[in-house]
Amino acid sequence: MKILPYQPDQSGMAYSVGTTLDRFIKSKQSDFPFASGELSQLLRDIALAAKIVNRETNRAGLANIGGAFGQTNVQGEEQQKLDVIANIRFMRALSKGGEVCAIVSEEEDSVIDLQNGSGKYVVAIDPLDGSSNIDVNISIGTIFSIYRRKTPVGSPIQEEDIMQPGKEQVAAGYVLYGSSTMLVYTTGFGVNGFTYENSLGEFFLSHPAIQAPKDGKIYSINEGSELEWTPGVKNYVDHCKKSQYSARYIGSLVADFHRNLLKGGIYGYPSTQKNPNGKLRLLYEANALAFIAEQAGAIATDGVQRILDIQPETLHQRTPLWIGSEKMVNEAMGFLNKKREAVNL
Ligand code: FBP
Repeated sequence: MKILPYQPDQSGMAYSVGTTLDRFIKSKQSDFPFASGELSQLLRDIALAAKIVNRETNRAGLANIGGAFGQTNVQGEEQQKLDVIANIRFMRALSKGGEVCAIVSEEEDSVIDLQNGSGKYVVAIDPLDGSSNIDVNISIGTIFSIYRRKTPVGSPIQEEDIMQPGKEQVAAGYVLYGSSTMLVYTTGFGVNGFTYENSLGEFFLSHPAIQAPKDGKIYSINEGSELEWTPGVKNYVDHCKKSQYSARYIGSLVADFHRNLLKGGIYGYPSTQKNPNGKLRLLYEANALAFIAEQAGAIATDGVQRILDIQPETLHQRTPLWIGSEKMVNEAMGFLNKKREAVNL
């Protein structure tokens, strides 16, 4: 019986489809000396729910799942049907997986206790970000943060398990449902992006080791709020115009952040008279993107301090957010805090 060592095909007859998310997660498990595979499984659960939500968003117009759901969430925002569907899909996947003990969701007033005696992870999630763009076929997203619980596994969920600063995240990521669907995440060892191949139902590694350009020429801010800006914000945006930066604002945080992460740019949602603490939520919007930004060599601040250092006080607390290329965010901080040192990592 002849035994030959495997020789990878050189004919080029069948191009390699690349590295699946599953394989990548498995290969990276060794980054964690005490890995037990639970975090890997949790990431797979999120990817599964993302595939289902991707299918729902793609066919929303056909499946009568567009439009308002007819209820408001704890933020007082009108829930879209897809907000509710995405929330159900992620909740179900996370509860079925068995690794998660509690969930914080934009669509849930309270912490959801999964009553799972063996779950050691807490997930904070914005099931569908960019709700105002759902019905008009513009890119939307999902944002997630993962923490290890602080109290013993199996014991009742405590405040300290939930109210953890962003720097305690063990993983974070987002899904972008756009011209293609991508999942981008970090476990603290760099940032990797995966593109969804519909025909195979798999995410494939398409953007390995993402590094944000240190500088850029794109600024993303809702200029409709200009009259409510502080002089510092106004001066910075004027500076962007004088510097002939391009204004790009999709109105979906994930989409604006993703573009700026790859091309270089800054996204700002400052505090305004209408939103003195800004609009975006710390636990399930700002923290995840701040972790990814820093892992990709970019910066995230509330204008005064590093987003990841903020100690959360309430579940749905908001924060001003300036996030993007290091030089641009430092430049913006120079305008915002004329008298203070720019934020340096
Ligand atoms: P949700 O859609 O999840 O509530 O997220 C908030 C958000 O839609 C961000 O995606 C976006 O960047 C921002 O609000 C847009 O706010 P505004 O319309 O005030 O500019």
